[in-house]
Amino acid sequence: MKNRASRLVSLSGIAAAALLGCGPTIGLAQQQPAPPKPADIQQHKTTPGGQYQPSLDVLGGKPVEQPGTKPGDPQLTKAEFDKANRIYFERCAGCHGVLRKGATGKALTPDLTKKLGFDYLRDFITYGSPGGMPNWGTSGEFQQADIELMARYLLNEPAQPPEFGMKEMKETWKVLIPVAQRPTRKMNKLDIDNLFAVTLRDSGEIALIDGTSKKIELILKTGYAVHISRVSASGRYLYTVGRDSKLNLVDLWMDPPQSVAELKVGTEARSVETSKFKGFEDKYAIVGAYWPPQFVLMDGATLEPLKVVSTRGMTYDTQEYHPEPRVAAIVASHHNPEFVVNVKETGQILLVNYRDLNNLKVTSIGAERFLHDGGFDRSGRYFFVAANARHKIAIVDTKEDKLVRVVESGGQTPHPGRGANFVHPKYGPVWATSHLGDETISFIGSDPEKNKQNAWKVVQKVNGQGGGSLFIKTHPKSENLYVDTPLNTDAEISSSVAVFKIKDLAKEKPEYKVLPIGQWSGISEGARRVVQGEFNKDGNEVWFSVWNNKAQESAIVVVDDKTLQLKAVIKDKRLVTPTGKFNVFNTRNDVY
Ligand code: DHE
Repeated sequence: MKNRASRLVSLSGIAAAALLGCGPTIGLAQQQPAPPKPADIQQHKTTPGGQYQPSLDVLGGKPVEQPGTKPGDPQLTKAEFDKANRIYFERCAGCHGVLRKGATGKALTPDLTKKLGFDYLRDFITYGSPGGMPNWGTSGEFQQADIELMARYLLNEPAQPPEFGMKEMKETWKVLIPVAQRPTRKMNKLDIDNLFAVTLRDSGEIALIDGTSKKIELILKTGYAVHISRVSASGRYLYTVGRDSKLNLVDLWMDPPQSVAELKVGTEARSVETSKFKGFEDKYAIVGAYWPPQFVLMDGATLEPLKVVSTRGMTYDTQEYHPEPRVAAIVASHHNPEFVVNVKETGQILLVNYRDLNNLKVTSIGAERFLHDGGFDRSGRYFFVAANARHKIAIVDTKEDKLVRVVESGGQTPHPGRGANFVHPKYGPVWATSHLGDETISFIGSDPEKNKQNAWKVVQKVNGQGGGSLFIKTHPKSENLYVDTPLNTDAEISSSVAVFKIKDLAKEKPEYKVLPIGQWSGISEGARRVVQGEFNKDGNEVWFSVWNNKAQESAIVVVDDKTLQLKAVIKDKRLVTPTGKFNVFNTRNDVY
């Protein structure tokens, strides 16, 4: 047992495009501070939270028209513009916005950048800032010539990437197997409820792995840098979204399962969900896009796009127009025919009622800016979502369609995944989150009926191994709470997980056991980042990905939840960069 202090370190290597970006505050527009001096750099900490920003590399790969220059603007050749534009979308747009009007980072429009001037911009990009801007130059990420190119690019008008409306969507829509030609009952011998859909991030594929035999049943092609999968209420359909906004619909009843429809809903997307309210099971699906800023409702069985809704609009607090609010997590309500759509930059949580798509009712809840990921409490009524750059958790009552409360998460940059629900020995039912920015693990009371005094409060904070955590997990049948730390760059911490005994949480300083998952995988090369625990259907095994880069070996390690011993290692050269794992039963029933 050990209990270590947080270690925050800079990231490099694996999936750099996804993990590198600009920090949440650059402070350019408002204060115009003097550029940091080299001596200050030693104190400049670039945190995992600051670096875990979207890389819009799909957008960066698209040709964009070069805006005209104004008198006095630095001239860029077409080749220089294309290069700078690609770098901007891959490394900067995640924070500063596609249109450079600001997102988690400040705006970088020419009216602001021209006041700062070329030298200032060059130095800021080179050295970064303690406010969170990475030191692109001194870290060696950018060469001097690229830094100067970016400073000139920022003095020019921003590029305007194309919209993606119904017409463009329809052009990408393919029903590969019409509904009438699909089976009317399950045709294969798979134990569908215990299948795991595993994201193979960098090969643009998913693996379907049998939960009992651990055999890879199938590998299916999906969108680029595939991100997450969700399962329809009946368990028949699997929806997988790539970062390029491509959605694949997989029919798990077929022998073998296969993609039966596909659709692209934009250029960049991260979230997908399917309708779960009684009477609407499997009827609709929804994808939330980063660019263009919109969500799309579609037919659940064919993916025919039915309704496109823009998220452009006002921030919840200052009521200012935001031109590109991205769609983050989406969950399906169990209490109303609604999707809960979290709009990142405006801080609005939209309850989108799909009972009548033409007369669409949307309840807009002002919550907190920079909403990212979250999940339900164990009753399935209350939804908890992290406003990560604000270090807060917003809680919504999906039965009454109301904001319950916004609470400080108790640490820096909460990142729960869907969070973890369990009955705390002292405080009753709680929902838990870990943090990217520090070692804090927070428990928030989630039972307003029998434990009213603890509801909607951080009732306890415990320390895990360190910062850089992304996902926390338990299961109704488990007595353990697992916390990963894949973005901590202490190799020992990022390649292991901390496990707390839930019954020990009543102690003042609960200790945890460290499971050396990376070592158990038998892989000796690479960073072996251990990411996202996911339980099997019975809740007696938990699966972790050992995530190396594309050229290296990766694996899935299965742990026996009772004994905390190694149960199996799944290795196969087809398991390229496995990350998220979605057990069909747990995903469709929101068990976490
Ligand atoms: Fe994710 C969920 C966005 C990088 C693995 N990720 C989510 C959700 C969002 C999001 C909005 C919630 C979806 C929902 O519930 O509907 N992720 C982003 C980003 O913007 C970010 C930071 C950068 C990017 O450019 O995409 C990003 N995500 C990553 C990764 O690098 C991870 C670790 C590996 C990978 O495969 O890409 C990763 N994200 C995941 C996983 C989930 C997820 C496994 C679902 C967790 C769950 O238990 O439901």
